Amino acid sequence: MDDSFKSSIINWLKVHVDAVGVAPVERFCNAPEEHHPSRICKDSESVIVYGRTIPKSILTSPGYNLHLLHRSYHTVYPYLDQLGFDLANRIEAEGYIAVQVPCYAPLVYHGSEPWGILSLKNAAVNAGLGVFGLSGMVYHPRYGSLLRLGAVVTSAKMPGDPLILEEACPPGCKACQTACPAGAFKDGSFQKLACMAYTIRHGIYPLALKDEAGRRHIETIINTAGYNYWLKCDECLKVCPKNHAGNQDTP
Ligand code: B12
Repeated sequence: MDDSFKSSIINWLKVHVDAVGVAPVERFCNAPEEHHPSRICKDSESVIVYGRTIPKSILTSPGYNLHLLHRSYHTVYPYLDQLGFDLANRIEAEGYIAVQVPCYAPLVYHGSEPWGILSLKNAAVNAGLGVFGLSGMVYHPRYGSLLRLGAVVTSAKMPGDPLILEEACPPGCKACQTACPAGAFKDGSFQKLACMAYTIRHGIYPLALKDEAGRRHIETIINTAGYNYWLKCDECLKVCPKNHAGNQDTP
């Protein structure tokens, strides 16, 4: 395939997002089977990944930081989901298969761990949008860890974008780990369940998940009633020097 199809897709997307890149499916050869693009899209060849930044100013709001963060997530995720939906339809109209990856729910439970349908962080790294940092999040050279990610997997073959090779974090920086009130970095690496228990709140969880019978239905509860969850913590975002206003490493 020539590059013109990719260019037409990227040019359309660029108007709506802050960063975009393409990862050929070969870059996912070490992904777990459940997180392989071929699991979401038949004949998958490329993963188109895009990100929209949440406004930095939210992090410095003196009184309403978490209220604003909550609203920003529940604004940006439906926005990116809608974009994925439109993009998948555009690609299908050209005769290819295309499936959008949900930005958040539905989640799939693997034991006690919730997984996204595709790992958007790994997809973003493979598409050249950023690199993993100490916090476990993906850092873009300009937007730090504030990009919220979406993707479409397609059977259209497209050239990949170059990977970012530089380190995500400033040398020696451990600001996110030191600030974490959930103790999610106690053993050095990120403990997602510790973060989740501290951070994700929902009015219905204490009732719905209080006994074994409820917990057996956790996937249904989280994917329906739990969708509009509340975030009680964003310390790793707030203390990160990469997320501060004025970080303009890349145009
Ligand atoms: C469940 C979830 C959580 C859980 C668990 C987090 C986790 N690390 O898994 C909790 C509630 C803790 C959480 C917290 C947050 N989250 Co969250 N979360 C998700 C969600 C919905 C699924 C992630 C998942 O599947 N986890 C399961 C594990 C097993 O998967 P994984 O670590 O991604 O991938 C593993 C394997 O599958 C494998 N793998 C997968 N694919 C591939 C491919 C290759 C090539 C290879 C080699 C390996 C590989 O490698 C990994 C290591 O085992 C994603 C959206 C999505 N679909 O990706 C958002 C997502 C990761 N979250 C996001 C955000 C913003 C947050 C918070 C900042 C929210 C907040 N408080 O404000 C915090 C950050 C905490 C932190 N320091 O990381 C963003 C991250 C954006 C970014 N720039 O990095 C995402 C991508 C949502 C989005 N659409 O933008 N989150």
